[in-house]
Amino acid sequence: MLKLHSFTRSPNPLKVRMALNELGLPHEIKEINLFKGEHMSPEFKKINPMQGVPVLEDDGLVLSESNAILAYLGRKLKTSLWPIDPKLEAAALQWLFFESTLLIRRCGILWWSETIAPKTGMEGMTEGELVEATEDLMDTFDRIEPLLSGQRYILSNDFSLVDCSIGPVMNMLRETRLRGLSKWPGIQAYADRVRARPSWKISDGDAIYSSTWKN
Ligand SMILES: N[C@@H](CCC(=O)N[C@@H](CS)C(=O)NCC(=O)O)C(=O)O
Repeated sequence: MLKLHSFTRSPNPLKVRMALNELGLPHEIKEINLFKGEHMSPEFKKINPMQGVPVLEDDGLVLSESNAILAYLGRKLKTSLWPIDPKLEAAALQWLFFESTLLIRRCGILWWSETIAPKTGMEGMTEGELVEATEDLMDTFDRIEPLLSGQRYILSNDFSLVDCSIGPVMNMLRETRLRGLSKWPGIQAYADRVRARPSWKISDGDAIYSSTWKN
């Protein structure tokens, strides 16, 4: 059975949990509590030398990098959630690279500093870093708003595995200074659409918000 090393409260593993649940794939979850430093153990370092989650194990394959895992699952399953045509697959990969270069780090700076750090007492980024990330994100959002005000999901009107990556990342901003995304109604509607999917709930998507934590 597929095995996913995950941490419920973190966004990158959420991307893969959503994909597994969208695809209806039976899987085992091994929770790695990052807040307790479980990813720093010598055992986990053997599984992922980068000491981060998610990591997927599948029949001898040990794969890290959330977006690589999404592409692997799409290819392996020949699912309607991932394009088979090379040109369409290249477009899907383009968006996964877009997410990993232009979105996750900047959203992560805001999410960590304004959602996680205040709740856990861990250190956030400087105000200068937060302002820079915000300005960069606003510029990026201005550029993709036209796309998302014209179609329901990133590739088309149909949900795809690309949305398992970009959807959670857009939803990371709910408890940050970019909450509401009201300046970009297309992006806001997209984020809400992804969050309304059954796979979000099954994957415990709201666990990325510190307001849902009981301790
Ligand atoms: N580029 C990686 C990033 C993985 C990553 O940084 N995961 C975070 C959780 S969201 C983590 O494990 N952080 C632990 C650490 O960096 O110490 C991916 O997309 O999977």
